[in-house]
Amino acid sequence: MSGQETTAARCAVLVGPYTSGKTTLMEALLFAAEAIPRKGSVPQGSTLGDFSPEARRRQMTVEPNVSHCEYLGDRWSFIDCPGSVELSQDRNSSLMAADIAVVVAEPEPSRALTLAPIFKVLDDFKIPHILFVNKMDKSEARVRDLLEALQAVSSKPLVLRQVPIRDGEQISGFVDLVSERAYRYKDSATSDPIQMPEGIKEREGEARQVMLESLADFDDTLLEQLLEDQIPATGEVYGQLTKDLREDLIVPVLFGSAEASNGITRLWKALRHETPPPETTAERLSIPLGDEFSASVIRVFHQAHTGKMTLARVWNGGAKDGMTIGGERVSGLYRMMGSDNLKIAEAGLGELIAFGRMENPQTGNLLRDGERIENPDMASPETLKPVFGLAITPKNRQDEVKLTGSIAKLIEEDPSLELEHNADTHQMLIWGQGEIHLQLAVEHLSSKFHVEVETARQQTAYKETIKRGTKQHSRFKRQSGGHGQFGDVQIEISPQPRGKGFEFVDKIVGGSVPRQYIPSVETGAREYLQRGPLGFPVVDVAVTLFDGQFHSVDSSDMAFKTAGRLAMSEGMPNCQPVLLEPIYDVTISVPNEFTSKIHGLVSGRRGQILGFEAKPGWDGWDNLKCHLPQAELQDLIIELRSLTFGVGSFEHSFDHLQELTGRLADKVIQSQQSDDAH
Ligand SMILES: Nc1nc2c(ncn2[C@@H]2O[C@H](COP(=O)(O)OP(=O)(O)O)[C@@H](O)[C@H]2O)c(=O)[nH]1
Ligand SMILES: [Mg+2]
Repeated sequence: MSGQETTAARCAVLVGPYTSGKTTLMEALLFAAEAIPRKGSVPQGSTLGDFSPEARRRQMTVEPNVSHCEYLGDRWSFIDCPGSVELSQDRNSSLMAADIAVVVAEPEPSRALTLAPIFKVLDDFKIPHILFVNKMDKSEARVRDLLEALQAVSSKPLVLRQVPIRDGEQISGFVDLVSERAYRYKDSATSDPIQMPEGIKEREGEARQVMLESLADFDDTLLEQLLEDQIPATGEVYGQLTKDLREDLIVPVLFGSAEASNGITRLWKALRHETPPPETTAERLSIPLGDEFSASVIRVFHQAHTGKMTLARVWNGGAKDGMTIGGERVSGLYRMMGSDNLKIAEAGLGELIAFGRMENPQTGNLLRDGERIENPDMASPETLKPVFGLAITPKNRQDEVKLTGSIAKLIEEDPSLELEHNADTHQMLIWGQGEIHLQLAVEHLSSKFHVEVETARQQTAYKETIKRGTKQHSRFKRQSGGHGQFGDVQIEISPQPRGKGFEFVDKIVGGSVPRQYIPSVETGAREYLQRGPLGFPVVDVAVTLFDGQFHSVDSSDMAFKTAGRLAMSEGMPNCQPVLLEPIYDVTISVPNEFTSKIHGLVSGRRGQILGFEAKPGWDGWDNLKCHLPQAELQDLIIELRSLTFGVGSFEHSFDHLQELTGRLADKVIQSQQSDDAH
């Protein structure tokens, strides 16, 4: 099998933890394919990808980088994904374009765990993937230790395809275990073939045997050959490797250095010969192909100058500039190449293209002949739930509407962002996957949409209630000029069970308060409850109106409403008001080696552990259920990630309100009252 079986363009997606070298690797691959005139560098800010000011400033990929090239007559697209866990949504969406994923790893056994969530997504969508162990130019670990650590987080067998040749501490080349040819690395160029060094032959033989045995697990003929000590033909071994990779049964492991362009030709060859064609990928993703044109939307980009660009992969037929999709005319068909959009007239099977200035398409849509399907029945990643939120306000009050519209565009780009208008605190909240994620959103609001904003901590949605009841007699009476106002009520205020809410009971007999005024008393009481004696909304209180007086001329709706409100404000302080804080139901997911640490984290945050269980579908992970106060949830993700190499995560939902007393409560009440003073 070889790249020649298809003429369609193929797509490789580079994934891996932050700083493992994906952006540098894309640069090396493009340079080797002569698609860029010189190889850029991340520290120098000269790479094709990461061109935005936000990316350059941080030396960090903040949006998927798209590129294209031709290698030995085959057409390729690449997407270099952000590595930060906070930008995982972009990685997951980008993977929906992948015929193959290249997982870029650090040569550091202790960091292997950071690959676990990535392997999980690849497994979920059965995406064929190659593991490229990068930075071998400065690796100190033994390949065997590294492989063992990586295997511990991969559900698929890792199949090492190279052994390193060492020159003292340095790795100076490698032996390819299929061809059994040896190579010496050359700086920024294809390695030179060399004689296999004597000293390595034994290790090479052993490693080759291990590789063949892994493959024999999936092929009886090969197994028989091995049992009979026959040496399988090189072509057969390549064939088996390709088949197993395409079926996502094994993960081939290659290594090198993106920085020094070592191991790049070997990686290119593997991509060329082993990557499945787009037809296979379309089938794997169950893409409902149309008769002619079908393309799935991978992501949308709102660019400052060009407006909205819709990145899509063509799975069938051809796209043309000027075609109509779902009633919208395509105005401009492009190939994205770093910061450039190169105009093209048409595109065919497998190509990763961008449609210019279309309003409607959203990530995950399927674009077909004349129609746009919003929720096609095909594989698609879930939208990540938010774990970190901040209050957001425009610096210029006139920008409020523009802010909402601009955030909607950011959400179109990255649906793991959310906007909430909080009904309790009246704050506008922006939610996402962490501090950096929200910082980037704030910067993009400025650079893409010219909206400047400020962020602040979320307010906790404290409430209050009462511990005991009271009877209250209050009278509202005004005599001023013409006719006055008169309302007199006797109410009983009493606590209700938690969660029961507000209740108003009418026990008036004999018309001491005329029928038509009774609802006004209730309205007055309700108005008062928006802000109780401690300064917070009041919940779980019952008010019974049992007596009162009226005046035939001076009584009115207004007077009884005011009387109701007055009775509450005079009575409530005598009811032993108490602060209530929102408690959330939280499920924390971590590899089980961290479970005991998480117990400490939860109790340190006034939480209550409810129990834990194995996380379904995640080998070696636990789900820890607990109750945590909302106030302790705000920066939970930061501590959780720092305890777990960044892989821990959680989901949360409001559960109940709980009394808060003592010093913490005093502090909350004090700060609310000092806010009021301002
Ligand atoms: N020594 C060494 N450094 C590398 C290699 N590849 C990338 N780097 C450096 O590692 C840092 C992160 O690289 P980058 O490509 O941005 O990683 P990404 O976050 O995975 O895209 C940069 O400073 C690179 O110059 C490599 O093969 N060897
Ligand atoms: Mg990068």
